Amino acid sequence: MKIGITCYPTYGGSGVVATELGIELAARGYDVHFISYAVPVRMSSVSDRIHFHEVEVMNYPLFDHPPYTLALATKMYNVAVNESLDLLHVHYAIPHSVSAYLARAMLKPRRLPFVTTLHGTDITLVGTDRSYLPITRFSIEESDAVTAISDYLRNVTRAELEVQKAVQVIPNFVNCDVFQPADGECRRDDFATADERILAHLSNFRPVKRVPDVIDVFALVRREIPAKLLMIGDGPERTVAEWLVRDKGLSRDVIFLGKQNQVQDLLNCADVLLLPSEIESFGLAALEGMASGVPAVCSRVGGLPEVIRDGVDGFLVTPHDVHAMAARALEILTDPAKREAMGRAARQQALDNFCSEKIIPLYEQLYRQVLENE
Ligand code: GMT
Repeated sequence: MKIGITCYPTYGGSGVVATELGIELAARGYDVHFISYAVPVRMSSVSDRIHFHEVEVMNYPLFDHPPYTLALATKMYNVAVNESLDLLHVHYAIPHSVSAYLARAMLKPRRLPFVTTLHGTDITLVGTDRSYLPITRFSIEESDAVTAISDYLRNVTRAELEVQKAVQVIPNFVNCDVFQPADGECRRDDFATADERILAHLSNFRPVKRVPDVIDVFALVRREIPAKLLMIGDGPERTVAEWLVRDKGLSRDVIFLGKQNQVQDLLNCADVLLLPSEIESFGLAALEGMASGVPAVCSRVGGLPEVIRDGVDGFLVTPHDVHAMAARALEILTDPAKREAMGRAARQQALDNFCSEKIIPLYEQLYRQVLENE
């Protein structure tokens, strides 16, 4: 089967999931064609089954806003013709599902079905903005199949967008062979001394992640125990986070690592992951930490309760409550037996429910259904 995958190629979770899906599908014998404006950041595997097609957007002084949606639709059409694609799978509704809709229409009478996977902010922020709502709803209804990455997101899509189309929940996944608990390979010594605990935060540093809360939580933890904080990622909130760190006199204890591709080598150095997001439809970073044997302390929002069992393999805390979050982090950090037990439970939760082997067949089955429906 030949599949065209479109995603944002940046460090956001939807691009990571789309890229890992493509890599997993290629390993199972599918031909995968990524179609986007840049090579997806996690597209590190080299395989003769993985291809990349760059969308170039022609600019012209008349275009205040270059029409990426149209350039993408044209590239989808061209790749479908030249590579005989069987279907398109787009990640993040806006604008990818609109482009796929156009490509499918252009290709008629040949059929080119498309699957749309909803990831979160495409619905919770963008889709519910009145200016985008009608076209988001339209492109979801027009998709040949729609998936959402959590029950929470499926319910929001139904309620807020009044979508009639069936939305299948296919949760996010992690490669449990790549994300593993540390086995002596971890670079822990690079960051901390033996008596220091390590906290980590991984995100795209957007306002929705509440990055300043991460610093506030760490400051409270640091008052009690020796510790280091690894800040993995980059984005608009980094400047304010750096300022807060300086203001609180924490510069020696907080390490900003920027965008990283091999996050598995960093996450398993940590004792706790902090994810104080305002909203999180799934929380891929929490899952990657869990597969690495690291319990997460997260906001009790969105799809996170579907991933983390509160008190078993992590903690769920009222959003904005940095004191509660620090107390939960300290509970783990000051009790080695608890840290060990929760880390083991977190790894088990990932193994039982979210490893590639469990989730990829759900996508394969969906593709077959979509093609059979033709
Ligand atoms: O987290 C972000 O802001 C990026 C966003 C994206 O679309 O890349 O992430 C969303 O998709 C991820 C992968 O499915 C989920 O793990 C995140 O929870 C979701 N983010 C939000 O809902 C805020």
